[in-house]
Amino acid sequence: MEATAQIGVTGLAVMGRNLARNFARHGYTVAVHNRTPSRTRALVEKFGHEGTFVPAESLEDFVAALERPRRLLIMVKAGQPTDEVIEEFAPLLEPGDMIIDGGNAHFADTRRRERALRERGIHFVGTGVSGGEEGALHGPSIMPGGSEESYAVLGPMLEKISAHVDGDPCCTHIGTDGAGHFVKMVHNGIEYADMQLIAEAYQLLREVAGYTPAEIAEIFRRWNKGRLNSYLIEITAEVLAHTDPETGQPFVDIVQDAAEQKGTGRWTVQTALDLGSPVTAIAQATFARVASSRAELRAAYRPLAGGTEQELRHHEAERFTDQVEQALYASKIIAYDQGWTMIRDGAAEYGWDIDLGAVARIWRGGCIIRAAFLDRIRAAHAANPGLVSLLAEEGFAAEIGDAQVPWREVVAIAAHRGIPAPAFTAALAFYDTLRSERLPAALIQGLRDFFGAHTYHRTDREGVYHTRWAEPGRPEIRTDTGTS
Ligand code: NBP
Repeated sequence: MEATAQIGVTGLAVMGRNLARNFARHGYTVAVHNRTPSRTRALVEKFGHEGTFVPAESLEDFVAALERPRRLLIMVKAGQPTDEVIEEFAPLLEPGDMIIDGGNAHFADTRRRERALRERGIHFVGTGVSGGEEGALHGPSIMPGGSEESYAVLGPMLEKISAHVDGDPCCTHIGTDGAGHFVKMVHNGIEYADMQLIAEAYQLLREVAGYTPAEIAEIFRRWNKGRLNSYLIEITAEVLAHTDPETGQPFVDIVQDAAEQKGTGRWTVQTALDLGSPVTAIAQATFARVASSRAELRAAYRPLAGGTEQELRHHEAERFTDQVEQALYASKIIAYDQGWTMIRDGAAEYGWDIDLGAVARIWRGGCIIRAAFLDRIRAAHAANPGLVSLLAEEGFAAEIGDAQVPWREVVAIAAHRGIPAPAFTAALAFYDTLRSERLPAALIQGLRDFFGAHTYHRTDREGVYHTRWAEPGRPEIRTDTGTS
């Protein structure tokens, strides 16, 4: 077989097939392969006219079809199948070749695979791909990790098939080894928070203001024209406006209220705990999904006393709607800020040089959290590359300052009415935690010292101290120098 393909895709379920088509539509010759050959044949039969495909049924033919250095994209089910496919192909490759994993791998697996393949001279490029099936075909947001050297060869191709916003590709080299999959994981964590915040806003508008799903769809449509403009707000309006053809009921009322989670939200929260990244809104969003699925706990709690119930008068409902918009926007700033903090923490821990502004840039299109707002984050980092928090930027600080009173009112109303708003509440608590001059963490340190001699630092001088709580007069000793 002649080596004519600039890229090969193995794993031709929805994602792989659509990425292969996307490459072909951009003029690349694409070798295609799947464990079960019928998928390969189906792709070429159905979409062969879209570009140049080289179908291969054997591993050897597939590899032989690739130009050197070979670029082999794996789009199989993440986990064990990825390791199996790597093991099948690696012996057929040569130093300098590239294996790209576009599946939803855990970044720690990507780091392990990259290390192992590097020893064999093969570049392993763990790549986050966001945008689902449609994005894969029409332009996803692409987050490649791996070596600089591999990006030099591969990057231009990935940039070409990615979404574009204002002429910029939604693809950049994120950092070495697992950086791409790490950033994709945080993207999904932010997506969880964003969706939970939207869902809470919907429920408050329905239960407090008394609006119907169709009326709330209109509110979201209006919000989508303003600063909340984003794909998720846009599709919220679509879903809320939909009626079930069978019953004529609002679609949201015929769907079971138990949200699923596939794992990336959980990975974000687990990793955040390891890194010490306080991603409280993301964590609450993940736990809210988990709690929604615990039918037996919900059955046990359901009869318990709740909040007050009374609908607002018309003008109050309108005012409340504006307050919810403010609360949603402020909470969203916090959730995104938490995500960016986590990326910074991950970069410091794993030695990645991640351009935080570029992350915002490549999420402006193609991915699920694409939003006008991301351009503001990009600009904030471009203006100040050392930006520690979005709230250190004047514009965001002013907006959250304007929003904080309505934000507090919305959280207070939710608490009064007994309506759960875990992500709004967590975001506000986070804001107040970090704003506080003094935190009760001082008391926690005291307690820890009391029961476990865990020691503490004083506010007024250097050193590490312990109070001998059981001794008369409770003398304090300095433990780092052994003096009293
Ligand atoms: P799936 O995750 O459903 O995987 C199906 C593919 O994996 C088929 O091609 C199947 O081959 C192949 N495969 C399996 Br399963 N085990 C294999 C093995 N041991 N050896 C070789 N091939 C094997 O496909 P998908 O939904 O297209 O997703 C592909 C990847 O993209 C996944 O990692 C997924 O997490 C990720 N993904 C991303 C997004 C996104 O928005 N970025 C969306 C959806 C999925 P067969 O045809 O022979 O069974």
